[in-house]
Amino acid sequence: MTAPESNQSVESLKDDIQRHVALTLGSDPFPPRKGRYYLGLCYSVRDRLLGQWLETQRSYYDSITKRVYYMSLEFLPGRFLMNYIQALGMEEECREAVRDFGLDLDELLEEEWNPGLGNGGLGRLASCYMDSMATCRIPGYGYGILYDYGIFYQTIVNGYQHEGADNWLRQDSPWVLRRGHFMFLINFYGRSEAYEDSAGHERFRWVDTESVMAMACDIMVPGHQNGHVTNMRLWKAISTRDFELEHFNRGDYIGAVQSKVESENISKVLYPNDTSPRGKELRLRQQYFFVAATFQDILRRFRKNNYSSFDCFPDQVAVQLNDTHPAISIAELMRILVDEESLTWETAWTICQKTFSYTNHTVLPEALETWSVELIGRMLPRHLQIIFEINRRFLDDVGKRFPGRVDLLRSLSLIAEDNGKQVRMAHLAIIGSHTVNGVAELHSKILKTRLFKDFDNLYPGKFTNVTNGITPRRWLMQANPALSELIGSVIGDEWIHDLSHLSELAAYADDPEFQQRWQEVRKRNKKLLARYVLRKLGVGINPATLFDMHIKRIHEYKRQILNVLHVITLYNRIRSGSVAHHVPRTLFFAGKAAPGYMQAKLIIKLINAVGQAVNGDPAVGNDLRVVFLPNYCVSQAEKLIPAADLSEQISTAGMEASGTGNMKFALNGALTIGTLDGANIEIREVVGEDNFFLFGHTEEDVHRLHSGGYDPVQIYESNIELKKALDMISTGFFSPEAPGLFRPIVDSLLAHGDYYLVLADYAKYVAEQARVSKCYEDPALWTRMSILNTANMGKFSSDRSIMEYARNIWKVSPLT
Ligand code: 7GP
Repeated sequence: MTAPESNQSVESLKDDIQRHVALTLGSDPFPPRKGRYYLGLCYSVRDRLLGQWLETQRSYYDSITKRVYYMSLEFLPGRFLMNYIQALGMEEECREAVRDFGLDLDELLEEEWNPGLGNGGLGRLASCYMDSMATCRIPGYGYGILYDYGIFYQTIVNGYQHEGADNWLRQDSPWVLRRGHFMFLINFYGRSEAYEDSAGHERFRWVDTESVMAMACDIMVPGHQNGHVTNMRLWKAISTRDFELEHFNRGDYIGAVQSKVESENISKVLYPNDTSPRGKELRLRQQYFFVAATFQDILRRFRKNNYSSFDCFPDQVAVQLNDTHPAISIAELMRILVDEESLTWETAWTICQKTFSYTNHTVLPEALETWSVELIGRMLPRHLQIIFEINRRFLDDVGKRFPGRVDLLRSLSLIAEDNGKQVRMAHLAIIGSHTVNGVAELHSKILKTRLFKDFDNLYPGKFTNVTNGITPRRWLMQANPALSELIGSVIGDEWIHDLSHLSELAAYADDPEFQQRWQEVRKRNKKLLARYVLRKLGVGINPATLFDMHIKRIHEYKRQILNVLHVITLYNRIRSGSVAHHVPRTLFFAGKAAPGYMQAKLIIKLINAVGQAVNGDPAVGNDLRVVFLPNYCVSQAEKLIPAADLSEQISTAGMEASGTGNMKFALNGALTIGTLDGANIEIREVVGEDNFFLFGHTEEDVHRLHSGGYDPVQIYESNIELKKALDMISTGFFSPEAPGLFRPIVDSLLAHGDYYLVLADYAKYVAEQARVSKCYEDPALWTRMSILNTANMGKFSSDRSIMEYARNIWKVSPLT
């Protein structure tokens, strides 16, 4: 008698796990140990995916199809193991197999380290898009850098952020496939040399360069149960032989090793600033390194198809620039086409413009990248020449169309002159691309009407919007199995592939039985989180309280301070007994501050100090708790979000380009308190005004207040509760050991003009929070609102975003 198929597959999986423990890891499989068996399972799952991956890559070649190159200096994929298991549809099998060894799958999953190859929203978006490209069968690849050290590991010591090294590759990752045979030479420095070609034309070549090798390292990104596996190719810097030899020949052994180490530094570490790039030489090296390697790979594939001319390049290749970090690509492609392929400038430029598209992710002025002319000229001399030539032709053209408009030439030029000569990378990206998009409707509008207004006038139709999205596989199915199961039990599982099906849930919003099941799931998730917090922090929290979460990078524009002022206000009300009845709340904060951003780091300290005061005050009891969870990352978000009642999306209007955390919360049934900013606006539109807690000044108000007349001090003087909260911060109530510690925070709000308009929004925010509490006291109402949030989130699937990019920008179709 043959065993049933599932038994067979469980048995063969078990064999594979043990085989890998013994033969891949060289470990004794007995007794089964968690760490070893985790790796054994990883390799066994990986084996099952590799065939599909090879098949997918082959199908690209066979169908000679146009492919998308998603170029991003950051990716935040989160843990892979469960993602692969679910993509392969083998969760039950895996559970059973490891159970037979006396192990628990959920515990094994916790063994995996998060690849922190990104800072925040931009990197996580790239990973959601990879997931959707695979699931929607869009032919393409992700390209980036395999950093040895990802975003720093955050610990909180005495309330302060400490940064530790995130050596995620210390033990080889089972997910990274190193491709020693895909190595490209990358040049830097040297000079551009003019020469005459055989036809007597003046041409240029880049000579006397220093070089480094880029080695391809691949990570598979599977589609959901569709056999399609997309490749994410991350480059690692490897020193070149010549480089070493030069020193060896001089008998300088240590020098040889040192120069090897120095050249490999390129892929050593991710820059940990989310929105304010520093003009560091190493960062520009990283950008060019990954651009040059990626273009050699693109051209290798293009040539494989034996095209007679480069004219059809844009029919084969679409390159998406994820912000300006890869924008030097435009000069690089021009260099290849003009210098190496001998195309005319005009032909090359046409090809460029048809190939590139650019996504902007922020309007914060300090985040718009510029590189000094001096630095580019030294590191990439030929590219600087090309940039000057692009600019010359561009300004010529503008000058002809708008004679006498010197102001216009100055505002559009690729070169800014006010602060020493700087190359504006966004301008390069705009003029070198056929399409530029923002990431939510409001943000795209701001690009057109404010930030890049003159460009929009110049190129009508070039600017467009693609509202961000999130993958429902990771952010609902994987992160919230209990809710997924409940949803599946009433509307089936089609939402996994087509999130618009969630709308069928709306019919159950008032159904008492469904409401009860919904509440039970949410309670269970909150209990799980409470257990996690107890384990991590040793702090007990009560799952019956309202879970209020503010989790994202720490930045003044995201206004964690506004939230803290509300917490202090609640605290004061509780202490003074001025509220007859208070709805107990637990506040969750999590997020990293850029290591050099002092104000953000002080905000972390303040949150922790307020937490200490509140949590330790017997007068407060269980009514208010504040926790700061260290080392926010994708896995932590997956634990927090399914347990949230309230999602804080309270940025100054106009400043958060989109947000994607806002979508993850609403999808999981949390209600949002938010401003009219980024994608909040569109979320509110679909979930309905009644199911959203709105407050605060609009983007236009903000613009007006910034133009003059805003007086935060007057607001401070006239609002008793606000004044009290600020005075407590500034006089050392939360820092008795150093009373002046938090002065810089209060100064930014009072003495320095409160640029982020915290005080302007305080009263409305506190009032809306009171409405939150009131609604929470009515479980039937709250649950209805929660269900309707989930039910209406179909639009925010990254599948929808990716299909918009594919149709409107990349002009590629899904493989059949
Ligand atoms: C972020 C934006 O701040 C966020 O609003 C948006 O949802 C996300 O990109 C994805 O579009 N920006 C960054 O993470 C960032 O690093 C600087 O921007 C270039």
